[in-house]
Amino acid sequence: MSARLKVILTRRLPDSVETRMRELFDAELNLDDHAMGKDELKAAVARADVLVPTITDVIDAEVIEAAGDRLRLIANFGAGVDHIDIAAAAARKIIVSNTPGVLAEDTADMAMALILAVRRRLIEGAALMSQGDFAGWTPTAMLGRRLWGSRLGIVGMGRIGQALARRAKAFGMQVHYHNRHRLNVGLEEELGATYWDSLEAMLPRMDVVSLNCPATPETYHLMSAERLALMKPDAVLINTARGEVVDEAALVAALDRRALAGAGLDVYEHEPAVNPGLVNRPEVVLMPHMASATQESREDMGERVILNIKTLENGHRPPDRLLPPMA
Ligand code: 8YV
Repeated sequence: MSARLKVILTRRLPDSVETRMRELFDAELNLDDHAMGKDELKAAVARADVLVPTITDVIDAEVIEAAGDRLRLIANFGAGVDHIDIAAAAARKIIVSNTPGVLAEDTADMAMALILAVRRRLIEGAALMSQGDFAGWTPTAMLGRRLWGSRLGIVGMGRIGQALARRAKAFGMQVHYHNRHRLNVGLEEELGATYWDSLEAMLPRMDVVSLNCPATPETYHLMSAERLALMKPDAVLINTARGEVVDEAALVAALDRRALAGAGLDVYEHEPAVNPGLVNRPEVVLMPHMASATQESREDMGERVILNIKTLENGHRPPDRLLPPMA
């Protein structure tokens, strides 16, 4: 029998995933779950056949340069791969894979929860109760905005965007979307979604804008000061994608001058740092990057990672292999 693959996990994964990894591979775990620094990552890629990183690991060209000849796969635990230099990996013939699909429903739940939380002032209401400040019902207290009949603009209509569209439709929202490619007519009909070729044309018409696109050089600061200014003053922005898609300083400035009614954010431009201008504002709901944080999602992500490694081990192309951006 040939030697087992040396698989290095950069963070703790669910017990069941780690156990399976140890059954199948020569798996090296990160038992105290510290975030690895650059030197530790370089040492890991130097001796591994497969690296299993997460969003907290910056796998840049320098780290990939340090890879040993045996490194064949970087099997990311997560869907977004903006922390990995896929082109540098491809140049060294190292495959990069991710875990698409398995976290779409949970992420869409979080986007929907943020829409509800911001539009119906859920966190404000809960805070009022926990402070013992409920003085009784009044006709004008804690008024939010109705979801039913309001317009949701989804930016990025992949699996997560589509899962959000299904939820929003059930809440009676009118679903609109902007995407690089238009969906086929059947899917558009099923989702009840209206396509906008131009993001600039869509933004001024929406009550809620939800970001569901990946972070790429093209989507960096997609929500710039100029595009934020196109939104209606009573509209809100929801971000469960990546912080870099929004110019966070411009978002704070828009909220400050009430050019935007609120925001619901799960991700931050300089994560884990949060722009102080976003904190402690009643109209802003902040979450600690937990959209995919369910036991089921984490286990499914682990299984997807294992599938990619096993497929490579069996001499086939990992199903979630990512291609480098076109030069
Ligand atoms: C993951 C995410 O938890 O998968 C993604 O892209 O943003 C998160 O939900 C994280 O990336 C794990 O690496």
